Amino acid sequence: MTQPKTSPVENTGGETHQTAGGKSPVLTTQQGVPVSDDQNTLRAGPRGPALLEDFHFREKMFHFDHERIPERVVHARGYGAHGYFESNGLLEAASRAAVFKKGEKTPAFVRFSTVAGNKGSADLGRDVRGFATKFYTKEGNWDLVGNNIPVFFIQDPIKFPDMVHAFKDEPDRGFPQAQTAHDNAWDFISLTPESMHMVMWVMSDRAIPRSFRFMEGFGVHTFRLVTAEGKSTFVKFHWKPKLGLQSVVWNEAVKINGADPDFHRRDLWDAIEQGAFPEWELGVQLFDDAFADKFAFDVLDPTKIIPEEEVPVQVAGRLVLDRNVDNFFLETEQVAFCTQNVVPGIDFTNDPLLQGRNFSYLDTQLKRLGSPNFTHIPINAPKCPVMNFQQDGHMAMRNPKGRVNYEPNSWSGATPREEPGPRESHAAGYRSFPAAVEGTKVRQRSETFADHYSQARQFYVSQTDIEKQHIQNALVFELSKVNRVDIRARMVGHLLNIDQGLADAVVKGLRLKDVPKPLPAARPTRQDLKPSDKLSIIKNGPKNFAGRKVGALVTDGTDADVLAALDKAVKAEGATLVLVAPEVGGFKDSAGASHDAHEKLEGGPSVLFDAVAVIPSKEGAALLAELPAARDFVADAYAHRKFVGYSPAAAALFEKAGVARDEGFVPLGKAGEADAFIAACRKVRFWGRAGAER
Ligand code: HDE
Repeated sequence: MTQPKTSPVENTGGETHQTAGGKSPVLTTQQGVPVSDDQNTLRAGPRGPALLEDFHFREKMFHFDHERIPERVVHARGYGAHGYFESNGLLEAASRAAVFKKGEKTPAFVRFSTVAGNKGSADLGRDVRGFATKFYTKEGNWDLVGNNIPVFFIQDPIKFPDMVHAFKDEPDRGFPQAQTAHDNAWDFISLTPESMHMVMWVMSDRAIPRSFRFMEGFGVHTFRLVTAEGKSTFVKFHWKPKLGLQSVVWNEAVKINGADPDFHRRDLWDAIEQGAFPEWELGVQLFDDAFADKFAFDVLDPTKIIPEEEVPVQVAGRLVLDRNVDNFFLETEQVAFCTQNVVPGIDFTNDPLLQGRNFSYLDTQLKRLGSPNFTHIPINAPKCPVMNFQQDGHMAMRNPKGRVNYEPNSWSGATPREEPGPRESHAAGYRSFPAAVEGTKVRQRSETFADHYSQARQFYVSQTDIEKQHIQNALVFELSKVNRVDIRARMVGHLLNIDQGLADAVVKGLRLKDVPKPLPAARPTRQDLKPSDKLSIIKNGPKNFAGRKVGALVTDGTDADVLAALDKAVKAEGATLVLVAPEVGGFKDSAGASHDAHEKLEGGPSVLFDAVAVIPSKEGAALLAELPAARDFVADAYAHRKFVGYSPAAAALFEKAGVARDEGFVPLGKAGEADAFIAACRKVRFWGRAGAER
């Protein structure tokens, strides 16, 4: 009997079924029995009934019937990749954690996600993005389970199930999917004043990122770093993308969801496949008790940030994602993040939300993965020795060897022992920071958590005018989808406590007839908090156009020199040129050379690109002018304030599409113009194109 030759694949625990060329392996059952016929079930005669003894069919169908595991109750839709974290040593003085030693390179796995949508929902819903990182350190796994927004909707974990119920699809009808633009979500929000700061972030373009590669990440809670001597420093964690911040605009997001619902996951996959490895700096805000005491808000309140102007972000290392998963299910679906996964040198604070999360994540993994042995799955298994007396349970892969499975024991030999240490060659075991704890049992929110509007206002006033307008538009859009007028009005009652101009714009946008009074506030809104530039996306945009995509609309007869110059300029910037033609089979340029197209026009709308070049031949432009998809291509690029490179012949198409050229249009033809076009693209959007979106 021949066994198929398979080689184990690192990290997945899976086996490859493809051999590079050569002989195909033999198909077998799960028991390893070679299969002779995988096309027909075993029957009593060709037209007879199926036979129960068909073990191959029975096993195959049994396994298929059980392929699904429950999707995550939140953050169901996600995408992951492998990489590493490299420490620059900044935190050596503040933490004993091995992961922070200078030059230490720690393997990592990151899963990005949306929150509200189900597993099969589209990537560009208006939503918070999860940014969860598992560091496989030498002293165990550290999970930093963060988001791309530094604050949260609620202050107490007991409200999390209510919040999630209200945000997700409504229970009677099972929709809407992957969005908060419905009555239940805004009913809950408008009855939860503490969510106002987060609402400002979620209504901003932060909630429609261009891709995972262009967004920040935040640990949200205040954590502790602890030295070997037991000294503690408070820390807030940040991820800063090397490529700068970038978001799409709402109308674009809506269209991307139709054109490519996998826009974000495809972007990450492609970037890694092309060797353009996404990178983030790990930033930290470090502070002590004295700062915490004098800071205007409670550092344990997860609805508050510490402005970077007050405590600067220092860089502690970099995260690089350099390897795609081998198998989505084994890795991205089965990865189990737990906030309570910390390592010696990193500890919790009393942030109530963090404490609640520390309960929830372990619990949820048991439900999802079905066994307390989920840590045996390769993606979750630490890459350092694991030694204890835990045993058995469903799907056990690893039980202690030998006779001893308890402690204390008096058997001689090497059985695992505690390490209060340090011992030679062993660091001391995990010790919780001995924070003094005292209190009366109460169900009570701290008074220091009571200011719900001041930082919401600070966020809003820190935005550029265009970003303020996007927040107004988002609120008008979402509240227009809310049927109950009293909920719309209640929300305006909150906005009046944040900013009069914002409230006025939303009232106007909704045509709200009875304008409410500001809602009673537990604390008056502070007007003295200084605007923070770091809160704006536009003020923290890219420094170049690297990692972005130019979509070039081409036809037969496209000028060969223009195309070559564009290709060169795009490549020199580290960006990608995507050729969009009427037929995917390609086109012939003016010199008679044939090119394959990357996309057929209808499959490559301009919303998929950061900038466009419209470079048809004269005949090609006349043909494009008659195609709705071509007119949409330029009209959308215009409305989304993209930079447009163009050849003179494109004028016919622009005219038919009703697009007037402005300074965001850069001619392509003469020497150097392709470079000028890319130089313009570095600003990503031509915001000067006022009113284009309307
Ligand atoms: Fe989560 N959250 N969460 N969350 N969360 C989950 O765990 C929970 C919160 C975050 O890619 C669940 O494995 C509670 C804040 C991310 O696999 C669950 C509370 C932040 C992910 C859970 C919060 C997050 C989750 C669902 C309030 C940002 C996806 C599936 C007390 C700092 C991780 C799972 C991945 C996932 C509970 C609030 C981030 C149910 C109870 C705040 C990125 O355990």
